[in-house]
Amino acid sequence: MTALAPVLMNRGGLWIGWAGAAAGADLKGLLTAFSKDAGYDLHPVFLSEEEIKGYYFGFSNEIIWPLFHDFQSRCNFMPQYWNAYLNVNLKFAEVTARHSRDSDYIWVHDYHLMHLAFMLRNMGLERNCGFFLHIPFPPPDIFLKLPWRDKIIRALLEFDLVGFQTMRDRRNFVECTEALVPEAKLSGRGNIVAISLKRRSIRAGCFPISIDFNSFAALASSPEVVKAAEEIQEALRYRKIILGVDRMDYSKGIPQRLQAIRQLFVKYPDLQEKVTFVQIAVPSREEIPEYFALKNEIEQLVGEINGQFTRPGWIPIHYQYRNLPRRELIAYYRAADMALVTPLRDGMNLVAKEYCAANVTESGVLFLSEFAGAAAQLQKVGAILVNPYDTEGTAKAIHRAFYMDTRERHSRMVKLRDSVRRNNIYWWVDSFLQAAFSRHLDDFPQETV
Ligand code: ADQ
Repeated sequence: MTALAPVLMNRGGLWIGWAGAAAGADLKGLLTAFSKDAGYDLHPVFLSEEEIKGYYFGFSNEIIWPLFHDFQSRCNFMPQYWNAYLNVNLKFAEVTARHSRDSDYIWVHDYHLMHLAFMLRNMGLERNCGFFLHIPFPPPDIFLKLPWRDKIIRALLEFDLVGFQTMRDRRNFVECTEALVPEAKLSGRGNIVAISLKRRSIRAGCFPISIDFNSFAALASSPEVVKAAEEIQEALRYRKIILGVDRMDYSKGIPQRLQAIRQLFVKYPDLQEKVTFVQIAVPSREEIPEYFALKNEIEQLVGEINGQFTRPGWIPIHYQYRNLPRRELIAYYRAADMALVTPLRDGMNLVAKEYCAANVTESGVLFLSEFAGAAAQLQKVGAILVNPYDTEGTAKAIHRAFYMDTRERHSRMVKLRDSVRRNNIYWWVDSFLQAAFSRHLDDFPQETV
């Protein structure tokens, strides 16, 4: 939830979340110190090892995550995961009830807590509740496969506002509602629509999340980052740098991206020894066997490709499996001539926006997957769209960009940065909250392209 920290810092509030550790961990001192510095309070919810297994790794990350990202064959529809999910949602609702007043606005984030408003209502509490889904919402032919589809869609309808990353996600949600909740009536057009149910009406809207543009741009211009970026370029002998940055997740399309890099060197030998691909992967959900297998697959591919093409003084792929401090990450963004952001499916993808913000020299090229939510915004303003499954097409696009003239690169990046600068994280929060509180459906700011 890196996107939300600057917002809370700016506005204050109370963040209720899983402590990230099993029950019993002593976090009290840590939290007090954190709140003093951060300007907002944190309240931990503790989960037992068993709850973490069933609710987090199980229901959230072995059912909802793969299904909503269109990887049905990776789903593990274990019935016991469902009970764990409900129990933990109830636990969160109880903590929320204890730590909030009637007048507070409750803003729930992501697929782990889709039942929260339902639980609060069952407890007899009438709180104004909004929900934002950070991942895609699937179309009916996928969503209807979910054994608990009716309960989940009806639980989502207990929120007063349901927000999605793209219009496509919002449309999918509306279509699933129409398929499963016959009494629901839709009205309105544009970014926000109203869904009327028997006793109440809710809103559903599209709010593409973003980043704190100014903070990324300022850090990218700091002497420390400028120096670190130069050191990276020097270490890679001033060859063109293509960068990939992702959480290690099968939705991010890292193996396909590596295949595209292999294609690049096979089909376009003129780029051998001229470009270096840097892939930075942050460890994620390592307890799930699929994630462990993915890491092995990636490491094997990197080994194969490097084995095939490495020459004295040139290693084609530099692979790092670690969490980078923010400054170092921004130095890589700044140093990179191209960013290859090619998820197979992604709610938004903040790496694409962070790269643009950090590209203060306005000379970089952004390749973006058609299947990232960010494509809906950024294809209109200079990103080069690629189909991540089309490894030859991706290689061809990279080859073309290598020889693209400086003016075109510059004009694309200027437009991209302009768009991310305007539609930043603060714009996102304002548009969500305005949709939550405005009287009329069209009383809120539209995105500016
Ligand atoms: P994620 O799937 O985590 O988020 P993304 O939007 O790309 O995906 O955000 C990843 C974040 O992790 C970025 O802020 C990036 O800087 C950071 N990061 C990645 N690799 C890193 C590394 N090696 N070291 C340090 N930091 C690293 C979910 C959805 C997305 C949606 C976001 C926000 O899956 O689609 O964009 O939420 O809504």
